[in-house]
Amino acid sequence: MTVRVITGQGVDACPDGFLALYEHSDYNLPNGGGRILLTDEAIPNLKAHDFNDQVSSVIKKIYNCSITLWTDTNYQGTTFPLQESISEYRTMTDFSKVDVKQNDTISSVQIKKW
Ligand SMILES: [Ca+2]
Repeated sequence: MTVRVITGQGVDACPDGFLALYEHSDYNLPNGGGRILLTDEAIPNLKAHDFNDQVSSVIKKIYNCSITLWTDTNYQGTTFPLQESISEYRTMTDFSKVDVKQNDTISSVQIKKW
């Protein structure tokens, strides 16, 4: 069980078995890099990792679990459920709620192992 923040860019910055939250859209690529939070466990409050309201793109290389991003701490607010079959979210509008601007709003990450 690990949470760590690195700097980097691109899909390959996310190791197998982890969820990667990028501070910029397009996996930090247009910005020439940036902060990436890697986790394989739930995070009830992203402030603990200095990553509150910063997520702009997501890579999922963690399997056999359901993952939901929330706009408030402790798994409350607006939900962004990740689809089992989709591993790349280039921007926050790649989630199902395309009518809602939710860039830089995620505050908690729920990971439930099956
Ligand atoms: Ca928030």
